[in-house]
Amino acid sequence: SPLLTTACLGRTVFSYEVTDSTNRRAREEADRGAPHGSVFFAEEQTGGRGRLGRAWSAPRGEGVWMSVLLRPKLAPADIAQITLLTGLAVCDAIREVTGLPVQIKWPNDIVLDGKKLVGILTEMAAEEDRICALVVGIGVNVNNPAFPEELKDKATSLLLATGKPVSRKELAARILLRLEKEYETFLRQGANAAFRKRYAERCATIGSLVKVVMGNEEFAGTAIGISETGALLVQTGQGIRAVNSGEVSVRGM
Ligand code: BT5
Repeated sequence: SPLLTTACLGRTVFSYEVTDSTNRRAREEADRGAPHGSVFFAEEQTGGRGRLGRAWSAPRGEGVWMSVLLRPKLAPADIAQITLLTGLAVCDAIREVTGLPVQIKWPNDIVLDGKKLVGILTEMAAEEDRICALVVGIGVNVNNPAFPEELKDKATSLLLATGKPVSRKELAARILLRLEKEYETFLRQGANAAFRKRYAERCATIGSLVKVVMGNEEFAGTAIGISETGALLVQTGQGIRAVNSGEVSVRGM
């Protein structure tokens, strides 16, 4: 597409009219040697996935349902950061295209008025201690005119929020450009203070009261920022706790 101005992301594209999950296609093609920066688009997903085996609703023609294949030379511990920088890239791209004041809900949702607009699913294939392929799945509700009963109260789309259709191609191109820039900056500088500050400015969780459930332990506090490793820092009565995304559920209070 002439809209795409990236150097690398989306230079190889796989497009599907219907597929079960673009994350699944990306992992398969990764095994067959697809290059770094390959992007997988579907018009419709019949088995879209969220975290922990949850389902992602991805009806025909209504959203940007895509996965990006990265082959970074990073340690598995850095993956949390890739999810965070993807969230920031998607958040800023949506703001740029629509002007809507969308925000990040740590670690991987983009929300508007408390409703979910975007889900991000990062999956890896690790080989010993080095990652050989990382698949970043991004689902953006763009022109969904409505949602199924079970999602009505918790999901929204750009069409519902702005009252007019939004170009999925333009949005996807903007997301990929911002993602490429965030990714390159991260490889050069890590999640430095400037990144953490930009993330915090976009993150609705930071500054809020949260309840954290970690296995059978539970505590409450105020989210005050993210650490250099991408953990959420929570100020509690007993001091600051660092919370990693894999092991917790964090709820606003
Ligand atoms: C996520 O999981 O939010 C990650 C979703 C990633 C989807 C993309 S689409 C392209 C790529 N290919 C895939 O197969 N997946 C990725 P999680 O945080 O577990 O949230 C899942 C929950 O969000 C579900 O249990 C529902 O409650 C809700 N949900 C499902 N579909 C939704 C939608 N379209 N909009 C808003 N919420 C939704």
